[in-house]
Amino acid sequence: MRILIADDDCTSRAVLAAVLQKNGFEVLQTTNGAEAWQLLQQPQAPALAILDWVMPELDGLELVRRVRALATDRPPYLIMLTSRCAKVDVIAGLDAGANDYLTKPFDSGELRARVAVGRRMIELQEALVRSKELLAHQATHDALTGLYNRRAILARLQDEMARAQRGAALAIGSCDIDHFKRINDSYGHQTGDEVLCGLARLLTEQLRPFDSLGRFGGEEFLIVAPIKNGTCHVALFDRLCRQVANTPIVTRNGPLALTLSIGVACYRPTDDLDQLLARADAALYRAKEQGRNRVIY
Ligand code: GH3
Ligand code: MG
Ligand code: MG
Ligand code: MG
Repeated sequence: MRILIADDDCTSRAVLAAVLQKNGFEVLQTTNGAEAWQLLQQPQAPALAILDWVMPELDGLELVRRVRALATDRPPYLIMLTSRCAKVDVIAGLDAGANDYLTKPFDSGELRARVAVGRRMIELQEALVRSKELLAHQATHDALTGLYNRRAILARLQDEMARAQRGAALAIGSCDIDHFKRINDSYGHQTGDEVLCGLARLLTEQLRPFDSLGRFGGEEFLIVAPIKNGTCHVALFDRLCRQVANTPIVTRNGPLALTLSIGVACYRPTDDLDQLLARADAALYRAKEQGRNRVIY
């Protein structure tokens, strides 16, 4: 763990750095609050900082206030270390947002123990952030394929529809594997799952960076394809359909050929979500009716 020391007094800094280094910490030093403020705003900022109060340019109290006003999931643990030892100062430091407050001259044993408290808090915070991130991922992604789930791809679609309302063009493609039931029936459900994952990878590779892909239902996928200047959604969906038909998916039962039917609908300014999806679905239905392995616009 890296620790930032901000103190304008070079003796204080040297003593503190020596104690921290002896305890196995990597130490970063600065002589003023402004520089500490710069460092603490960076993405790879130290997780713990020990701050003097009286410093030129920016004092420790104001620095603590500024750091606490930052919007971040991983706020640094801040210890004030100062010769200001009056009760009102301790209260002001903690109220400004410091996690801990120590006075100079400090006891090296106490400092080590208080830094250890800070480290435990940081580890706790990290575990919390990680589980929040994991939950957020699980809430928006399909567990089998790793694609956006139904809710998330619909949210993406709603965002793109809002953009389309301001003039951008937008197409969606409702994709359904042809005769997927036969794959399950012939090779088993696990192989069917492998086909779904393989197809998800194949489609992802074929899409452009600004397209979105989600698993809409069992063997049905939804593509949200903004039509940027100079791009063509017809070429995109035709290529996808051809590419899937020409690329057998590798499974435990060997490579399996499959085809997709795709129904495409273009956004109209009067559309709500359901109307746009219904047109794509109707086109998909026609693609199935007309013999599958095709795109209907
Ligand atoms: P069509 O060409 O008309 O779309 O025929 P189909 O067989 O693909 O369509 P149908 O709706 O009859 O069957 C879809 C099958 O997809 C049935 C269901 O068991 C299977 N399925 C849905 N979700 C999963 C899944 O997560 N894993 C596996 N292995 N199969 C799934
Ligand atoms: Mg000072
Ligand atoms: Mg289906
Ligand atoms: Mg199907």
